[in-house]
Amino acid sequence: ELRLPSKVASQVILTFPRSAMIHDDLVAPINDQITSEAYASQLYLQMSMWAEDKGLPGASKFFRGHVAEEMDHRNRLVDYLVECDAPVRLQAIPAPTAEFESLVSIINAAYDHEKMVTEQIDALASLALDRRDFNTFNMLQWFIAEQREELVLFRGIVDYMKLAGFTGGPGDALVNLDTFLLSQCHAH
Ligand code: OFO
Repeated sequence: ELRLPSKVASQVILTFPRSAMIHDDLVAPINDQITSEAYASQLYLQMSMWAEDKGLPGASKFFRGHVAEEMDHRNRLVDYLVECDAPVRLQAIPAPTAEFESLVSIINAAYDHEKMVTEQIDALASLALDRRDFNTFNMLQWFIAEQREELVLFRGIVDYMKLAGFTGGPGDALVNLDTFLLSQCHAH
């Protein structure tokens, strides 16, 4: 089940002929995950726009990079369903919030979001194993590794933020953090 700001119910109509490559029970959750990845892309674009508005080029570029990454995650799932000859049914993507207090709150929100996506991927992997759907389980290995990378990346930024003594207001620590984010653009 997705936990997005406004819950999106899976609208997959399972009238498609059964695929030999994916267990039926995985088709709707993977369609939900397609929406979740698209939502992450929207969220990071909104965060990038917030940073742009505040004159923070490092943060803006960092989050902008994640926009394309999340679209890649979405496309991987779409391609997998196509490969399995299973239905793709796109859903409405909830609007992300555009109101953020500071760069601290954005970084923390992004880290929390990645933790949530990690739980979603883990739940998918656990369902795939339970249904002995080894194709899907194998496909999800890439996402498991990707989520580990995402968590390491964001935890590193949170740690740096604490180290730099940045609490949210303007000043040297903010400039320092923005420069650090710029340095993380190619780290992933
Ligand atoms: Fe940020 O990894 Fe996909 O959602």
